[in-house]
Amino acid sequence: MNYASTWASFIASIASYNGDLSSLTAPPFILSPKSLLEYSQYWGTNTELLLAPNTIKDDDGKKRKSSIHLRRLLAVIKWYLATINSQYASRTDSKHSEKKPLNPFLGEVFVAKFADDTQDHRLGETKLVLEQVQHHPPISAYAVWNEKQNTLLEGYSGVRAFMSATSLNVRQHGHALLHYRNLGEDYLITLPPLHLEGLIKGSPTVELDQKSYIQSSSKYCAVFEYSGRGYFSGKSNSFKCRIYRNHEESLNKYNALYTIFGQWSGVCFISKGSEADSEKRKRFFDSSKAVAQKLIVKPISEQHELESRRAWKKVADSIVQGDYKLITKEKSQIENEQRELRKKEEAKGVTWTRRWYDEIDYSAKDHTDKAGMKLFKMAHLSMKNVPSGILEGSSKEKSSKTMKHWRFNLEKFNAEKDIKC
Ligand code: CLR
Repeated sequence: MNYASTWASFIASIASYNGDLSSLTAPPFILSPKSLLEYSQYWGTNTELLLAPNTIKDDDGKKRKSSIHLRRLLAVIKWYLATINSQYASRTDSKHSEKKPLNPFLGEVFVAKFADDTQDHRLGETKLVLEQVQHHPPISAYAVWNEKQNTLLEGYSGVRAFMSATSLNVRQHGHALLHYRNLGEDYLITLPPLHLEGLIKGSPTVELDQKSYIQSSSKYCAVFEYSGRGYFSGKSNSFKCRIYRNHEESLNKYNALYTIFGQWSGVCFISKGSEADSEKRKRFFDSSKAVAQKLIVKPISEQHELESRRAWKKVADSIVQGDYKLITKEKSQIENEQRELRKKEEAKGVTWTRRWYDEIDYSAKDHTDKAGMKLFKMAHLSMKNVPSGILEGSSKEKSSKTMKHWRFNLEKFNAEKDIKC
């Protein structure tokens, strides 16, 4: 079969697809040799921007009207724009085409460091700690930790996909929490829905949809609205972000202090008030020029057997070779091993121990994440296990009873003996 007809039959087969990514059998040329777990590394790629709010400490000797908290939120937004560009756009190859990642197994880990190549080493060491904390449905937990600057980004993401007539729609469960501990400031970041464009053409790319939120512990908040080609501006990857003093004011867009608008994968502008004012706008940021820190990963020979690139090596090699039989053989071997492990656990009445993450139950009185919970309450976001960014009291909330969320456990990570960054 040639490329076009293989693709056409694949597209036909996904039309009846049910939401479980692992059950989707894609032709080899659309398979990525990377595990989906690795996709969370891009939370840390723009390290300098992530750490930048730490340097906003006083009025820099100048008289400034805006509060220090607002200026920090603006710095967080710059980083956020850079990271979503890294996560959803610039990560892909030259053809900008998405591929189907490998389905991570329970307990799979990926650890690395972001290089500090600044001359004065002002950034310090930044560690990346990823762990697959659930297999079905899949959940990847992530942490980006800089000890020198006492800054931690932690979160988790669980992808649920639904096929429509022409595209694949994805909702994410989870969120990120960003802690600037030296500043005593925290941020809650929700994960936007997305869909794949260009599926029929055979070159899928990500477009973000609907809304996402950034809530600061200083009460300031930002509401992002995403749109694709031909909606706000006729350009792909368009967004508008309105900044408010607090959640209550955000209920009416005319309360917006600023509006940031443009492309999250390129240039964007800022203007005062609630509208995108193209006459009084100032240039705000260009994601495509943001510095990406190099990721340093140990050679596979030094990796633990649970580390992504070592565990998937044979599968990845066969994908690169395009050998479909070998791909299936190597994949089944991992899947069978996993099935055996689960059976043994069940027989013993035990469950797999998560290495560096704890599942915190927000409905328990004595849970240990009061700071995170406070942000949810400030933003009036649902704390239940619903898709990210669902507001409190929404009809979607009713279907969920639990309030469990994955949090990074630094003590456990520091005590780790076998797997080092
Ligand atoms: C994973 C979590 C990251 C951000 C991110 C970026 C790209 C997304 C990925 C997440 C989930 C899997 C994804 C991918 C783009 C394409 C891929 C939706 C959300 C799908 C599974 C590819 C399917 C391809 C076939 C239909 C051809 O922080």
